Formats: sequence, C-alpha cells, structure tokens
Amino acid sequence: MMRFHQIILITCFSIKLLLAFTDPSVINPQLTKRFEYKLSFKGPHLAFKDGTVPFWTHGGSTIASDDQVRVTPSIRSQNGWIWSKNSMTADNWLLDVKLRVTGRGRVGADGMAIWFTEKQGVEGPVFGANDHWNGLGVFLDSFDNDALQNNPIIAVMVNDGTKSYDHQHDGSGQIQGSCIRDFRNKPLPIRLKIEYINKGLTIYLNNGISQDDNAFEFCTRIDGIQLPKTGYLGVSAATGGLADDHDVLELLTHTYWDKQVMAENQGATDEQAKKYQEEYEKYEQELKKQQAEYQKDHPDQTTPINEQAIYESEYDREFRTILEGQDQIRLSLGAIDRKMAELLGRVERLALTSNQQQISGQAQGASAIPTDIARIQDINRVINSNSDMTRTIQSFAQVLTDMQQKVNNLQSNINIQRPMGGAQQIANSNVDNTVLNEVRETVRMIKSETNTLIQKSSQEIKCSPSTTKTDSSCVGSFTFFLAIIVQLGIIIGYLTFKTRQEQISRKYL
Ligand SMILES: [Ca+2]
Ligand SMILES: [Ca+2]
Repeated sequence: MMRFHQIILITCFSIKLLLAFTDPSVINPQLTKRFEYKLSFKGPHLAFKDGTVPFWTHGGSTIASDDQVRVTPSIRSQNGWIWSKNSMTADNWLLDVKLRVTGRGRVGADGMAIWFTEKQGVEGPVFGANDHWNGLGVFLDSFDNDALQNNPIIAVMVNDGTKSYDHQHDGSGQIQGSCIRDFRNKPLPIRLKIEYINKGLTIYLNNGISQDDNAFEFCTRIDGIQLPKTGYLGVSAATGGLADDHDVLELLTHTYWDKQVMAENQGATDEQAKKYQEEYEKYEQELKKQQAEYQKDHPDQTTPINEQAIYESEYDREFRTILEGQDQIRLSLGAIDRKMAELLGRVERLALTSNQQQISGQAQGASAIPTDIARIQDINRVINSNSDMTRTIQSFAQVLTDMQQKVNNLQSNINIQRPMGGAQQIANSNVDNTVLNEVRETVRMIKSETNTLIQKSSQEIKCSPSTTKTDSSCVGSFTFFLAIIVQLGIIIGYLTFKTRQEQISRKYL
C-alpha cells in the first residue's frame, strides 16, 4: 500500500512539474528570448507627468499613475482600455501580466480582458472593448451572468471577427479554454503568463497568495489556434451594477525566435549590407572615372568660369577712376614743382641783377640806398617762400605716391577677398564703398585746391618785388599746403588702419 501511495504521489508531483510554467527558451534551446520594451510597461515611472504611458495609448476611465494603470475605478458602469501603439509580429511570444482586481463586495463586476488583436480596439461591450475582434481575448470574468456558479473565471476566446460575445452566458459555448479561479481581493497581485508557442496557447496563473514569484500554476491550454500574424496588445476592463478596481501593475512582453532563422536573417542582413557597400563603391569609382574622362575631353572647362574675374564691376570701375584721377594730380604736382624750380631760378637771376644794380647805384649816390635795401629784403623773402613751397610740393608729391600705393594694396586685398563670396563680401563692400566715397571726395577737393594753387602760383610769378602785399599771398599758400598735408595724413592713417583690420579679419576666416 505504501508503495502504491508513493507511486501516486510521485506521479502527481511529476504531472504538476510538467504543468508548471517553464520558460520556452529553457525547454527548447533552439529558441532565443527577446524583451519587447515597446510592447511593455511597468512601474516605477510607468507614466509621464502628463499621464501618458510611453508606447501605449489609453482612454475611457483608464488612469495611468507612477506604478500602475487603473483601467477602471470601483465606480459603476465604467469602461477603460489601454492599447500598444506598436504592433507585434512574432510567431512565438509570452505575456507576463501582473494585475489586481479588488472591490468591497463579495461579488464584483464585470471583469477584465487581455487582448492580442489585429487592430487596436475601441471602447465597447466586451469588458470595456469592442465586440467582433479578430484575435485573442483572455477574460477575467468576475460576475456570474448565467448563474452557473462558475465565476470568477479565466476564459480564453479566439475570434476571427465574426462572433459576437455572449455576455449573458459568460461566453459559454464560445470560449475555447478556461479555469475557475478566484482572482479578486488577493493579498498580492496575481500574475498571468500567456504563452503562445507553435500555435499553442497556454495560460499559467500565480494566485496572489504565494510569496514565490515563480509559483505559477497551469490554467488552460489550447492547441492549433490561428492568431493574426501581426497584432496589437491591449488591456480593457468594465464595471456594471457592481464595481471593482481593475489595476494592471506590469505588462511584459517577450518574443521567441529560432536561433537558426535569426542567424540566417542576420546573415542575409549582413550580405545585403555588403552588397549595398559594394554597389556604393562601384558607383563612386564610376563617378570618378566619368569626371576624369570629362576633364580629359574638356580641358578648357576643368575650372568653372569666374564671371566676376572677367567682367569689371561697378566697384572696380570707381576704383580705376579714382586711381586715374590720382595719377593726374601727381602729374600736375610734378608740373608745379618744375614751374616752381623755374620760378626760383628766375628770382635768383633777378636778385643777382639787383645786386649788380645796387653796386652800380652806390657809386652814383647814397640817396637810392633805402629803396634798394627794401627791394632786396622783399626779393629774399620771396626766394625763401618759394624754396619752402618747392619743398612742400615735393613732399606733397611723395605723400600722394604713398597714398596711391596704399590704395593699390587695398584693391589687391579686395581682389583676394572676392573669390570667397558670400555675405561677408557684401558687408565689406559696403564699408569699402564708404571709404571709397571719402577718398573720392578728398581727391576731388585736392584736385580743385591744386588748381587754385596753380592759379595762385601763376599770380606768385607775377608778384613784383616792389609790391609789399606779395608777402601775405606767399604765406597764405604755405598755410594752405600744410592744411592739405594734414588732410592727407588723416586719410592715409585711416586707410592703413583699415587694411590692417582686413588682414586681421582674414586670418580668422
Ligand atoms: Ca460575466
Ligand atoms: Ca457564469
């Protein structure tokens, strides 16, 4: 007898072990397990501050908090739902759902459903979701509608979209598998494992009493069911005349993949990537070859035509006009210099003649001496003034030559900058235009003043040594030249400063 009891116990234990949940990847080493984070949620930090759940969408009475999704509160006639935004495409998968159904009454209602359907569900009469679904529904049916004393029940119903759930009879005659378990008001959350492997669906339950997280018991199994190839996951719940809190604390999704198939897919992916890389390299070589051939056939067009380098712009034209005007000024000053030298020679000859006349006059009488002395003083003053004027004009010519060089440098700098193009050139061009206008205005002023100087110089030549008013005229010209030199100094200083600034700015380009 003892041996018979032992055999019975061992047999029961073996059956229990066989029916207990074991991960499919452990049973079948050929399978590899992958966690699908976009098809899962769990606390803490389950929801964002705005109440949305990452990768999920919810509605109706559902409220997501930091550590759970309350699909319905314990208020009458509520419907709530939460659906994955992403679909799942896998032949083998496992859902691990931790939930809690609690209510004050000895009897609760209506219940909760876990879905894998072809489309995202909407609010409806089947535990808060729509009827005529295409896919799987796992129901936690709390309320015994048909009064058969078989609720709460965990029931499985696969629908192809044609069947309407028979709510009044708790889907009896429609459900393909079930187990009667009281899942309400447990001290711990209950857990469901819904496993779909090789078209067989198995449901395991942790009853929410055991502290052991792995203490799952077998609920039901249905073989040979056809679920959609791709579907969305969801949870819904409803309350009726009676009401329970329906809370989901975790929904974790794993998919299982055949290692050999994955390796082949990976190999195919690698092969495809290699093929694309080879195509790209081939195309690149072909492009280089075509470029080389084109350059060989069209040597004149190897570099693009720079229209700006060929055609004179308005800017260049103004610059050229200023340079030409400046060159004319330099030539005029040279002519003035020569005329002044000529004048100086004539005055020196005149002074020599006067001295000779003075010597002969002294011989004639002493009465003429005061007049002659005055004339000699005047003549010396004129000679000194003219000598100063000549030196001033020479330095004036030198200054203008320097100025021309500075302007040439400025132009060459602009020509260097021009190929850079862009907005900076436009900005510099505006600044340079201002400088050019200033230079042009100054040169025009110098030109007119030089003409005045030439006229005055002619009057200077006419100055009679006997006229004492000449003094003021000669001194006025000298002052005038000094003023011009000061102006030129300011302009050259400004141009030098600007050229340096441009050189510094080019260093940072
Ligand atoms: Ca029911
Ligand atoms: Ca029932």
